[in-house]
Amino acid sequence: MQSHTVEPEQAQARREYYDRISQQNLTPLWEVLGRLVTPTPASPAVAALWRYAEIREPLMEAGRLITAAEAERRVLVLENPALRGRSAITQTLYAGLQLVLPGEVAAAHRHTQSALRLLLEGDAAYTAVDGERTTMRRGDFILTPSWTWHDHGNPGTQPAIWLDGLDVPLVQFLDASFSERSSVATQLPVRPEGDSLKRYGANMLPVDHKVTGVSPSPVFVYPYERTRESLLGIAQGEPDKHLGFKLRYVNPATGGSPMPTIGAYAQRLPRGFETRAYRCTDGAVYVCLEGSGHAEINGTTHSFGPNDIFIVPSWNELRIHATTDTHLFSFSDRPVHQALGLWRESRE
Ligand code: GTQ
Repeated sequence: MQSHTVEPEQAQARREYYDRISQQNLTPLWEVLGRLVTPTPASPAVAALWRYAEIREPLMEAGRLITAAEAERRVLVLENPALRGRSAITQTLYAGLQLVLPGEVAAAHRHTQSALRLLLEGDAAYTAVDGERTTMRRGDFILTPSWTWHDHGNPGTQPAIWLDGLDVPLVQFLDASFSERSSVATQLPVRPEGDSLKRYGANMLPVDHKVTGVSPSPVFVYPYERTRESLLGIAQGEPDKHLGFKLRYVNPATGGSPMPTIGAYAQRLPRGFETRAYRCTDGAVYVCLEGSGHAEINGTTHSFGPNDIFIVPSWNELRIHATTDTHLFSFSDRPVHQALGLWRESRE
């Protein structure tokens, strides 16, 4: 609303009018327009950082209080400090830390929410997706696309801890949640481990592979070993001023994002490198896989080291300073913005 002078009588008449029409579930646009149609994104989410060293112990404590079987998924949800109670790390994304202790399984289920895992600790746990198991190593990026059956297990001797990333708030917003539990806790393998990576993840596709409709990636794992090799291999060149050496994970059959609602990225920042100020409309969750540094988000500095997790909400100004050679994994809702023609970035 433009600022006009309003006589007290007029103001009173308006308030009475608003109250009266409110009974008919009506409200005057001119009182809210400025908050609805903002000149630039005004996310209610705020930047935040979780230090792994500080959240690991509470997660292990959950391991002593509840079994994976009882919890179905033993996860501590990372809630945006400004969105408490909504299980949301940004307006569209969910993130949590999942613990599976040696010998435990998390039973098979499926849901319309798309999910990713980023393994932080342990080296023997697996995720099975539609009958194919993948053993997860640190830094591995694993998918469980919408409506695929998935279960987890840890046949090793050490606790397994990974970051879960899902589009829970987005699917909730769209009222599109469906889920079901499988009649079996652990899926019987129908293909050998590594099968999908061999078929789809070697710059080749089965000769008759067809892409139909909204296709999630046919590979379920992007091993960190490979990602790391790529990041090191390209780091001889000139880094992008705003992004350093940044790659996006792709669906090898389409070139699109691994899942329709979630994009994922890996980035190397050489020691001493400082990115220039950058904004984009997608809100992102970052995980430090190697190295350390500081993320300056809308003017506030957050220092990070291995396994620390931080969020950069939509249109927040980001500058990252790498103290040592640093590798960051991140995921965001960028594919949704792009599909809807809403994605923008700004580079200073
Ligand atoms: O592992 O399937 O953090 O269904 C939230 C919902 C993990 C999972 C979460 C899930 C899962």
